[in-house]
Amino acid sequence: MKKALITGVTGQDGSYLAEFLLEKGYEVHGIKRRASLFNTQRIDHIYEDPHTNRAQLKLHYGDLSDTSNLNRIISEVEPDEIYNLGAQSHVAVSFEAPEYTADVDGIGTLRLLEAIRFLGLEKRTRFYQASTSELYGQVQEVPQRETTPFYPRSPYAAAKLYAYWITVNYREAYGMYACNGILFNHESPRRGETFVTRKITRGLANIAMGLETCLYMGNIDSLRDWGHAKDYVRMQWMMLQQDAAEDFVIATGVQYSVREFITWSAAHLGITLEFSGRGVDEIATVTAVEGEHAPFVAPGDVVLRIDPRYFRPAEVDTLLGDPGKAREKLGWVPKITVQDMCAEMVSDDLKTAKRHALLKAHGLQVPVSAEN
Ligand code: NDP
Ligand code: GDR
Repeated sequence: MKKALITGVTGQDGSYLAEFLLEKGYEVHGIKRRASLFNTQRIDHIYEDPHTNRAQLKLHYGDLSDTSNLNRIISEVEPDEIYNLGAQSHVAVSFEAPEYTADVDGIGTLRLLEAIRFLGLEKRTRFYQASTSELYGQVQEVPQRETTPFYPRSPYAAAKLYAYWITVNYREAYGMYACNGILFNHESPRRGETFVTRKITRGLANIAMGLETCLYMGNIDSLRDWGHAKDYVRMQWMMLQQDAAEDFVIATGVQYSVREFITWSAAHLGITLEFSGRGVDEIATVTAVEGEHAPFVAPGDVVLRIDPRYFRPAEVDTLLGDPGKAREKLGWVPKITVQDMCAEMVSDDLKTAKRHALLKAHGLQVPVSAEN
């Protein structure tokens, strides 16, 4: 039985990858952080009580900033494959916590690679690094492919640039099977609530059910190449099953604006929007409501405004990937379209909003988050 170790197992990708590897018969080890509240919601459904002896998902407390902890876990597990998905992954937050982001996203990667080498596992353990389209930042070529020069535009991207190159360096210097998946944005109903797609689907679902009245957004002209996380974790595994380690761009090759994603999400709720005004004065007004999904919304409601708080000190305006190498060499093609993914996310968030609306109707407290 193969053993995999996933950092970031409690995150969006980590949870889908853990499911995928368990289905393939792997023994899956995951590193989770100690938190004052439960933080394993995304993997609770695949977790089995270790006392049953059937459990194939094993969790270890740890942190990418803690060298001795990583050394110990890797030495105990001796994994065949390590997937380094753990990161402070929010671009906007990286401007507020740049040093922490550099430590975890940049040096954290070095800590894992050094642990593999120090423990003499460099011929046994294959290493996947979660690299990102944010490396392209201010884009130097359209579409972006494996050979496109990088130009990071945030502390997050600068940290991931170090992680990218140190992964290449350990491959070249020590003959390790180490590779980068340069993944473009990928989403799902498990996406963190403050990333743009989820903020939109959750916010509009809450508005539809009368739990919120307005969504406050940043740069809605931004263009992204969005795929589904399920399709992308499959590719992470495929990258570690080749004869030789190579880096791959993973993308759909199609690009849309944040404004388009807002329009689709509203349409799934039966809401038609009209955008008016420019820059920070832009608003979205409801022009029609059809069906029964949005009982608390009426024509004339302003459901979206721009808040400059969500603008970034340096923005990545446009990203569009070329997945040609992944398609030709590995036969990978995404199965889920961005429109289907949007529908899935809206429908999931609407279910939650309906549950919360029911609580509210019975005078019970509805969970409100300080995060946005
Ligand atoms: P998430 O933010 O959903 O998950 C990040 C994971 O990293 C969580 O499990 C989090 O733990 C964990 N983590 C954060 N800080 C630390 C730390 N100091 N030590 C150990 N673990 C830590 O990200 P995604 O699942 O979306 O992304 C997975 C990886 O892929 C990340 O590295 C991200 O940067 C990268 N990436 C993501 C893309 C995307 O579009 N989703 C695109 C390209 C790259 P906790 O749950 O406790 O917060
Ligand atoms: P990104 O994702 O920065 O591309 O990084 P995010 O969804 O946060 O932003 C995408 C674009 O939308 C614009 N935007 C807003 N973004 C957020 N979060 N909130 C808003 O209110 C808002 N309004 C407009 C942003 O400015 C941006 O242009 C994600 C992360 O998963 C990274 O870890 C990963 O490496 C990259 O995708 C590829």
